Amino acid sequence: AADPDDPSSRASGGAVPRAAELFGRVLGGAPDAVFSAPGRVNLIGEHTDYNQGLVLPFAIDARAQVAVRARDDGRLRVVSGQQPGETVEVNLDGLEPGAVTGWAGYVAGAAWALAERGHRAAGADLALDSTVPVGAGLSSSAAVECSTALALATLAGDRLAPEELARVAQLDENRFVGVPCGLMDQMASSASRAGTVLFFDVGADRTEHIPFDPATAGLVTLLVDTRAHHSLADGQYARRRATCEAAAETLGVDSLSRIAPGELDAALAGLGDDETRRRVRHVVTENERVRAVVELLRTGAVRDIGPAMVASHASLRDDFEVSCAELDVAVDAALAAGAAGARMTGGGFGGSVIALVDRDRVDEVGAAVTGAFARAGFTAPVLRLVSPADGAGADG
Ligand code: GAF
Repeated sequence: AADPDDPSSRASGGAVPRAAELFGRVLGGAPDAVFSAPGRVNLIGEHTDYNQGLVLPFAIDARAQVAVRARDDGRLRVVSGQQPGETVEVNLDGLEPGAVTGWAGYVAGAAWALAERGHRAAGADLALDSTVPVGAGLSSSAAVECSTALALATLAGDRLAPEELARVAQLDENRFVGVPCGLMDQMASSASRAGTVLFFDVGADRTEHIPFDPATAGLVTLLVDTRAHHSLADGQYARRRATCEAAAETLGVDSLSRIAPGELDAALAGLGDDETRRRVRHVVTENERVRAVVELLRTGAVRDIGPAMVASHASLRDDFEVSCAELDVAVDAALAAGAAGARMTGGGFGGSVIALVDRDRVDEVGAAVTGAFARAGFTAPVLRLVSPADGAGADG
């Protein structure tokens, strides 16, 4: 079970990325510099980012790290600790989406997206090593995008503000990799600060770092990686997004986040089908829950955010329909064992649950979740404690 005093039970499983060592071993010589960017969890505010709404993620201490050295021939040469034996070479001249697929697409896409947004991106040797688990809903891709974009930009002499770095990384994911995600994950990876959650109002283009220290209330944040990944997820994400955008158009607003809570009933009455009404209700009520959680955190009332987390999960399960059996079992078991709050985090259809748990109950809650998974016949979950870490930056 997760032990709050044991660093090896934390998000990275105690592992430290070793990009410089990989660089020397596989590419030869020493890198010019090393950068890294973290994975994230989202405390609350799910499927609101692409509706111009509110999110509250924080970076975790699992990171993608990249060691980089300039080349003067306009090419990228890329290796990864997670893809042993493979070296991918890319010519940056005339690079277009579709030219590089698979894991190296995230890296090549960072160079492409930098150029696309008017920054410089020159050739480089890159060695990538990540401790962010893939497929756990912890934004392993945003971590790779942000770390490589930061590395390539810095190498070319550009200093990108955190938000611009996030937008480059999102462009990489949207257009080069081809996933229609919002901006939350890349902002969390780029702009997070240790000890805080990132309150990001996407529509207003405003961020604020809100102190988040569960320990002062005797609490820890327990992450349950369900190890489930339901492959329908990708198409479903795009469908949810399309439904929201169509509903906004029907209602004559530029995004669903324009609808105030007091206007929700009238908005719902203006929509033709029940499914769309439930999707809209989720977005509008989720924005309200983020607001409420931010106000509670401002007063230090960490424990009191539990009910909003539970309501968020119910809304994602029943109205937005992006949960799954593994996520529901994890949330229910954690709450039944005394967690102050629990909810799925990230896009859904698998991935992870975040639970707010009394420090002295963490073993009990962990055992309850693991037991419930065994009884349901699910693969055993991975439990970790997480706390807010710093966003992208230079290492050493
Ligand atoms: C995924 C996406 F990448 C984010 O942009 C966000 O929409 C999230 O799902 C749901 O809140 O992580």
